[in-house]
Amino acid sequence: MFIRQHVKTMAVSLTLCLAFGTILNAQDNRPNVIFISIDDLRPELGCYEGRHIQSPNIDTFAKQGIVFERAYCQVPVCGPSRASMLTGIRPDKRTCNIWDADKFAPNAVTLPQAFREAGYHTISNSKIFHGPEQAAKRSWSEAPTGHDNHADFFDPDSKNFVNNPEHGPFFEAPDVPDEKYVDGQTCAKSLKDLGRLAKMDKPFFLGVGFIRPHLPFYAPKKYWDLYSREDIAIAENRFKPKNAPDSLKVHPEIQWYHDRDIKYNSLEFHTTARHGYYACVSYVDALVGKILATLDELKLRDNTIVVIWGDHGWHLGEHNFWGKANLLHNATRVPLVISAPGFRNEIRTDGIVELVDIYPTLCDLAGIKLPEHLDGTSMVPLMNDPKRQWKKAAFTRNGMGDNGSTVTSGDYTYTEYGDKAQRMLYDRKKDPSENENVAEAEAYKETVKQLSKLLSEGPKKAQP
Ligand SMILES: [Ca+2]
Repeated sequence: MFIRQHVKTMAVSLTLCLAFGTILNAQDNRPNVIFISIDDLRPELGCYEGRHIQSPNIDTFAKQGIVFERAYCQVPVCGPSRASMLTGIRPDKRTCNIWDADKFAPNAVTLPQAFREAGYHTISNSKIFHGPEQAAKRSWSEAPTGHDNHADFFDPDSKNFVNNPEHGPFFEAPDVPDEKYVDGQTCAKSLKDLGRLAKMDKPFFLGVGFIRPHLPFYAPKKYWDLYSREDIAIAENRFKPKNAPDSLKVHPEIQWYHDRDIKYNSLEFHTTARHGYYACVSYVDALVGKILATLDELKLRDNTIVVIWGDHGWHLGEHNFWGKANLLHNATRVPLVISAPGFRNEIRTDGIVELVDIYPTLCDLAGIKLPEHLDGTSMVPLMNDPKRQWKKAAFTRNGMGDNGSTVTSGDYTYTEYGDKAQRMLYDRKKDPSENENVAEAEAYKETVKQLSKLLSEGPKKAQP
């Protein structure tokens, strides 16, 4: 197609320039990449089904690109999800518990590294890799900025609610400017970087990692004020799914923080915690807006690929769960929106995609040769034809010790734990909230058989 040919032509001209020593002032017009990771963000956005959420900037952006309605993570936990997506490798039984990209896949060429080696200037601001891995060091042209201050609190009252020196209250709403918290600083640094990158004679890959709405729910007061507490609807299904196996749990992270004397899972807790998550989403949305506005001001937008993605889903009180790290749909489905040169109109697709597909897609869009080790599939054919037949299924493993693995296909999510003694099947057409596990029901015997086969055959058999 035109864009890719254009990119290839540019790459060829650049090579010719290099070959003939006429590099002076040669323009490398390959597209830039802005890679915006939003930690623990489920598709709780206006551009998905979240009419109650104030996310005007991402919603506007979604009208200028491709919204993937059915995108799934490979592991519903930060570290292994990022290790998988950034190395382009699916987790197996062992690696789904590994948080560090070096141990996950030693020496694998990472996504930003592939861009760096292709001549891009690559920068990481805050949480792109989970930690300061060696892989992170070789991926970036400049030393990446850290992200260890998840939990700095600024409301003087918060000091009265500390469980231990590391964990303050689970929320606070001080009247402070955006830049007081780390995400505001990440945004400010990224805006400065953009000014600098715009003047470079080579394309860039800028990773911007926002840590909210990850716990704790700390956001400036003005974002809390976008919502009135009495209008916040809480989850209707505040119970474990019927016939759920013992293995189905949720990560207890929210209970590490002080509850500010609000009883866990009381009605007040449900409303307050949702309010906190919503405020954090709106805070990050405002920061995303600043980045997109700066891209426009610098006239970079037309030649820049922008990817906005979440590393896994989250439960907002459904099943009385607050958190991630299980294999229900709320924990495995993620937001994913991409705009790219040639793809600037609103397109929505129901094709099943996975985070592991982002790496080959970005390389494809930028005309970079795909490293051979990649497990994912470039989504460009789906972007060109959003209604076409695509992957049969997505595959997710839980990285928090229960060794469950899930296949999401059609209207079903099907999970097997360990030795298959425990399993879950949800018929999402009849039961979109996943309130009843029907894996052992006679009527679903054949469906379970087919999905179990699909799960054991694995992703290669589910390719488009
Ligand atoms: Ca995360």
